[in-house]
Amino acid sequence: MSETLDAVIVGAGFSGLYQLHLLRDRLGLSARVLEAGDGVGGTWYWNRYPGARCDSESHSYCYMFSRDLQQDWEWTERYPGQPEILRYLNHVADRFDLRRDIRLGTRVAAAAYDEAANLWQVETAGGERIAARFLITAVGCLSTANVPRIPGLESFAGCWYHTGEWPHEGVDFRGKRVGQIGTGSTGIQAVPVIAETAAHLTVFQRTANYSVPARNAPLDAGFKDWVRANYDAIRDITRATTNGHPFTIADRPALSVSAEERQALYEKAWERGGLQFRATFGDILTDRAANDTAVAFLKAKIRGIVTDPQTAALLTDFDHPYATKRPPIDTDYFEAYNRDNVTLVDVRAAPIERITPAGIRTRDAEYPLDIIVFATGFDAMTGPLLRIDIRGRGGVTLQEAWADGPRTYLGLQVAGFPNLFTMTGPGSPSVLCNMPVAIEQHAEWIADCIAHLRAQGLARIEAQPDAADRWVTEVNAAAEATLLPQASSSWYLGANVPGKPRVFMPYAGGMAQYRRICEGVAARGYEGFALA
Ligand code: N01
Repeated sequence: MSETLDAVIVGAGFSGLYQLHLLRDRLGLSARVLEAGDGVGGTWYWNRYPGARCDSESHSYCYMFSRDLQQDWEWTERYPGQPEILRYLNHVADRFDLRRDIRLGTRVAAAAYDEAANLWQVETAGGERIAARFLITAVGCLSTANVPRIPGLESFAGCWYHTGEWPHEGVDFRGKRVGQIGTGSTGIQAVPVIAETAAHLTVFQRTANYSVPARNAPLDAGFKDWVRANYDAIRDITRATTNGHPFTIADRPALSVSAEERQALYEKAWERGGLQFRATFGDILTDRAANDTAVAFLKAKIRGIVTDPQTAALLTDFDHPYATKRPPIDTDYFEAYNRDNVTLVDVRAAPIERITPAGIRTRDAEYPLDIIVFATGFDAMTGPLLRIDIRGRGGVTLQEAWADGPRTYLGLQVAGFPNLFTMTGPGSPSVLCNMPVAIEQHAEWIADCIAHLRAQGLARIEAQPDAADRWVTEVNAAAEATLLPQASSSWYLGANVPGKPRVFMPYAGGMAQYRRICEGVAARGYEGFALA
């Protein structure tokens, strides 16, 4: 006989840990987290690549639900590095006594909705079965590694690694010829660090990427005191802003000021560093002419850093407006190309044809390598869900329901899959937001929803197909109101995975707006959902 719980939560990252705390400690439910990794931390358990660091500032890249937690924990740097975030999440697991309800090393392979019993039958890769009333996926948006199918990979005589599945013991690059494919947020973080020890680093770039200096630095005592004293204000601003960051986006349009003033404002933002650069003007993401001013500024900056004009030209050969792909921030990324041991290869002009035993062969040349680093990103948002065999009413699989792309109501539920909640699912702001802010909002909404059901003596909630249809339309409209869909190679659109439906997945209407919508839905008795 399988065990029956109130809730199974899949994943022990930021989402799963907080969801467990809410369901178990606030609602008194029987809940268990099943986690594939051998430790808690989710993204931060797996992503241990060189230079791995969060691009959100540490005082906002954390939980805000507990004042005591915030007062006690002290971040050491402006942007938290992977080891520090992992320590933080382990601290949270201990502090809230979560481990006793987390089963590590347990991958969920399948989950089927049993209509007669109104239960989810969850099956692990090890064959264990657990039944639960609610199934909550806390699997992260960027947790399914995308290793491109390049012919010959299996023949490579050296070692290769994907950044999202990095060996815990690290990789020694000393004396090695390293090839890195990918120049997204991850690749941009990794390049300068790998270059420090590798004999030679060859970076294979398909799409030139913008980046702004992070200006990471240790936090001084004054700032730490300020953070402790301003807990409420920091929490409130992250909840009120479009992207969940602790800064507001300026209202002024880019072309409303003189060229000199615009330059001065961009200079100031460049010197301050970080994701706030894109908040310099209110219309950078909505008006092409405004965006062009940011592009011109960034091009000039990069050309001023990179000494070889040909390399600088390749690095600034942008094919999309600024910030329409997730804008990276960096520590000495462009500077790294001034080193003798770093070479940039344009694989848009001369694509990679195959991997040979000796290295990477492009249309034009062969590059001998000892190590290949795939900084090639993820099968984002839908990948982590679709690799679980999830079956709803009538045995319909999530794969079938999403054959033409993800369809959700609020990014929280899928019609035909009762009592399944998809934390930070497609159709929610998720990756367009500072993630812990999006995660807390979802965890709290789900906990409140389950509390409501229990208070009403109800046992089931299910998104209505027409509500989901309307929400899909709304998600598309929110994206179309911005320049975001103009980046044709963006993983927001699923464009990085061959064969994946081209659908703009996250909700681009802003976190604050989304929060209001979710609150309104709940206040109107869970409008758009059927409750029974
Ligand atoms: O992945 P990406 P990432 N041949 O998909 C290239 C988050 N993150 O891991 O642009 C050659 O952005 C691909 O080229 P192209 C953040 O949300 C957060 O860097 O598709 N190249 C691109 O250059 C981020 O957006 C933090 O043409 C190939 C790169 O690989 C998300 O994770 C830190 C290729 C992939 O870039 C993903 O970032 C780091 C091929 N076959 C990351 N296939 C934080 O701060 C792919 N590429 C929290």
